[in-house]
Amino acid sequence: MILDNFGISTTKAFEPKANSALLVIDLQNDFCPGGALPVANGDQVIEPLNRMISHAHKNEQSVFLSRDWHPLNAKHFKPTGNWPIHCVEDTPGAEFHSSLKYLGSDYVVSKGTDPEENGYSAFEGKTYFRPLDEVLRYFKVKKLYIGGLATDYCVKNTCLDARKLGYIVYLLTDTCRAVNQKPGDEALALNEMANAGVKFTTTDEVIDKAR
Ligand code: VGL
Repeated sequence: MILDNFGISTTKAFEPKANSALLVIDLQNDFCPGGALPVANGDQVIEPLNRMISHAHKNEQSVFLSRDWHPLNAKHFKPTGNWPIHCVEDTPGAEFHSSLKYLGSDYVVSKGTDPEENGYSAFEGKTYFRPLDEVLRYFKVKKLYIGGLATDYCVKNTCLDARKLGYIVYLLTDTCRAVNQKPGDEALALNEMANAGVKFTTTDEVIDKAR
């Protein structure tokens, strides 16, 4: 039984012991090819992310999977917002990609659930009704490995918030792809993250180092 301090009765097969965690951002159907807001080659990050998820489980790291979980009346959508309708709660487009190999014991972080919010950062999200930061602190997590979609929006905002909150942040560069609404957005995002103290690494580097 974990999360009992939160007054939540849930049995989880897995209690994280490491002071690092993996954060997988928005690997949802609508952000993958064929979805409502497809990120070019977004599905290519699933294979390395699956290796990272498996690596995290073996090393007793907790795994958090964020998801956009918007109400249909979200201001985030056109015409008030910038985006076509995507990742509407309880629709197939909002489901995690079926090739993503996570476990039922991993933590799903829902964000963008308020019609007023964009929910770009996973730190705006909640798991088991608790803010992500609170749960990470409960698990004594100090270091985050982050990857997913999209580099220039949700990944960037999550990494910047994580740095503001004092986490050591490693971006898994091979596990990210950008929207690139304007050419160069990806490079700008990487630059902003680097300036905020985000360190860059890759799946291979992390897994090889642990061997
Ligand atoms: C995202 C654009 C709009 C993302 C979400 O997941 O990066 N991008 N909503």
